[in-house]
Amino acid sequence: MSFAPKALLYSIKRDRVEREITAPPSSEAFDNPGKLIRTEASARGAHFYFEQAELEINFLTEDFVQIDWKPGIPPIPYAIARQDWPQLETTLEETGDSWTIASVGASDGASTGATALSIKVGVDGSLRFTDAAGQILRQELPPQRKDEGWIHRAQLRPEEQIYGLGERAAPLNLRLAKETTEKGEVTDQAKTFRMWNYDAAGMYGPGADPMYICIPIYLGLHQQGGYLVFYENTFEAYFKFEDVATADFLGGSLRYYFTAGSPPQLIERYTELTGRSPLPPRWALGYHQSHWGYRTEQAIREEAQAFQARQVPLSAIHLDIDCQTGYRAFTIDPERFPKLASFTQELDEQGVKFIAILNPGVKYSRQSNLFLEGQILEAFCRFPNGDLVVGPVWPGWCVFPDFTNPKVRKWWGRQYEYLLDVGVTGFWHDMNEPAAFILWGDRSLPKPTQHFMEGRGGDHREAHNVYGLMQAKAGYESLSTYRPQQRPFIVSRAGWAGLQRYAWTWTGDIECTWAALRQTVATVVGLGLSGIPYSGPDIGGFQGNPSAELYLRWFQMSTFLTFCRTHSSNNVENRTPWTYGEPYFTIIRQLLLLRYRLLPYFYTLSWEASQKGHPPVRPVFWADSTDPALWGVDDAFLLGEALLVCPVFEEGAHSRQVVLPQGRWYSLWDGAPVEGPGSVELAAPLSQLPLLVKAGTVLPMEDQERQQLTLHLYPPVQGSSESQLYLDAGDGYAESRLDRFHLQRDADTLELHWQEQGDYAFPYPRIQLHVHGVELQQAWVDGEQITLQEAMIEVKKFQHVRFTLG
Ligand code: MIG
Repeated sequence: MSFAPKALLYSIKRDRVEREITAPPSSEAFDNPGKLIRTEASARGAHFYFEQAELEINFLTEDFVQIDWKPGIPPIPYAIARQDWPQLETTLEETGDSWTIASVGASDGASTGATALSIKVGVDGSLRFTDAAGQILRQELPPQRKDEGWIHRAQLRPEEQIYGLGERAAPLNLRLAKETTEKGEVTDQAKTFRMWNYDAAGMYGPGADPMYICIPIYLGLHQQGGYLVFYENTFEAYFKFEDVATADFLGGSLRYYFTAGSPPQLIERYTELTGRSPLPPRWALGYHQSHWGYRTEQAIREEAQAFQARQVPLSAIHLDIDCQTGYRAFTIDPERFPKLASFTQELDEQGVKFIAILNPGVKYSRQSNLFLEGQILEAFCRFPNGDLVVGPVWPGWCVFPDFTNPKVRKWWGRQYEYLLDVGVTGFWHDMNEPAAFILWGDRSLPKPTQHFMEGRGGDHREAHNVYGLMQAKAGYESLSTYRPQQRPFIVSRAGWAGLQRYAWTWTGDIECTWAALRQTVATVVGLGLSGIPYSGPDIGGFQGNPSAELYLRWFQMSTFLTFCRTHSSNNVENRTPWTYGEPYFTIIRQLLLLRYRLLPYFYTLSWEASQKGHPPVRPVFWADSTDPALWGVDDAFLLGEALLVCPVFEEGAHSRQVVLPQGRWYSLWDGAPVEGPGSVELAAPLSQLPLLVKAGTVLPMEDQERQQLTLHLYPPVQGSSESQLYLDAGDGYAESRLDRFHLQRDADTLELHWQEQGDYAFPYPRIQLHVHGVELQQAWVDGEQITLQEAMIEVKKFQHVRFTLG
């Protein structure tokens, strides 16, 4: 079936309504706010009244500030998870031709009387941010008003790096991104990044812009320190980073947030504002298998059995639109899935979860119950004249639920219920930018499309970027309501600031090339720095058939990303860990076994993400943001604090160059140490990517079958270090425990102290300790000497272990 005629009609109609109905922007404009007329101190900061604009500065904490320029439509707080902030003290002072507003105090709230963050407000409306140490972090030019939007500029330093903006197919340091010509030639023009969630339909490669998740947040890092800026504005916008950073918003007010500190502190603050990811069910950190093309119950049964037969671990299978009736949301074809409830049960007994796709578009047909229900509720988006907005997607002509209406979210949420009852575990939200089929122009709804916007009203220009976010909210709340004992699992293609509260994401329809594989590191790390900790690519790429080597290298990288899923398009071969035969299969299987052994570590990182917002997958500079040599590294990443993962992006490579953060790092494969900072060439045979463990780590691994926990000890060079292990039942909301392992290395001893906390019973009857990188002589467990088996001892729960070193 060809969608071309519908796509043609739709493209014409979209252009026509956009021409006819879009009200011409009220052309307000000023090049600067004018003169400062009046200043007033307020409870959390101050108000500044300029001739043409108003500026309100509110400190949320001593190092976190909200800045509001008016006029403009104030945002609906879609991004915001926290509204109440503790009392704090600020000062306002006139300083010559400017005012200085500052917070007072230390991060624990105890007032030290010292200035924490200060902002100098120029009488022309320029802003200068200085941290507690007196370092100038950012200088903003007076903002400009253009039509209904704002242009905001800030100076960038020559060495300054910029990261973030949500999901981007660009270098990690966005300042390195260049415009490409139509023909794909790279120019020396700085890239303009668009804020407009976009279906990169078919496939995309490095340089594509925009993509599915656009978030107006960025981090800046330079010699004086780091800062983060988040614009709470959902309108379409254009960002560019040259000698100045420019943010050009086509609507809304200019409200943004600023915080200063190290990268971990920045993300902690940002996610305090926009929310953190709840702890996922533990199985979600396992391996997921997917293909657009599994059509029947039997096909999926055979796929799951093939994993079992080959002893390849599998945690979930994803069902694409082929499992539906006429590609309709919330359907699963009863003829092709005749016994769904018992089938999901059968899968569940094998430890395999069933994940079902759904698209937001609802088939525009009186034969569709979902459509009739939605019509009664007035759930669908309309044009200003009251006509339904109808666009072509997979089911044919579709209408689009207005997720900015709480009543619609609730109705939509009810639809998941029967699928939960038949044992569907999680949901995969696709096409929710929202996407429609077109022949040219924008792939989404016409801009005049009306939205409820929580009652305030608005149109698609404002609602577009939060459409997927609000669908995810509907889904998340549904799963937690109807299945309260289990943690929700939703993967969403589109989203905005705050998506982390509801869903994971994947990086969409990436092309099947080595360049795309390399791109994925920057994309995933950039998402993490934008607050979204759970993401990963289609392993092997979406469109096309990767070579065996490309699939293997892609797998090798994804083994260490949070979302580990093979997925591929309907017109390429189904791809599984064994598709390419030997030696690839054995290597991939070993990687998966390693990942499953590392689940206690992954899970602990998930718990940390839920507490602090720190993404498990981090830029290498997270280890030491004062080392400029690390700032631009985007061919490697950290998995938590302990692991430095260096994927291979070159066909036929046997080694690769690795930039090391300071300190000692041990090879996970053979314990060989290397010393940072600096750069080293490390072996990378097909079976191994360079994988380094930071000195001082206690790395937990589990053997589920033997119910055994192995603690791998990587001694610090000297002194002490601490590692954590979080444990609970793996799903639900019952007790948990946190084990802290304290390593202390002196001249000739290595000691390990274990402190436990929490009510969840320690689940491993047996523990092995493996010590790496040093030679052991003797070992004592809680004061009693025990026999060493080379670098290993086997013990039960203990408080204190002491090794003497050779
Ligand atoms: O128009 O459901 O990104 O993962 O396999 C394509 C079919 C729709 C796009 C998703 C892809 C999925 C595909 N979908």
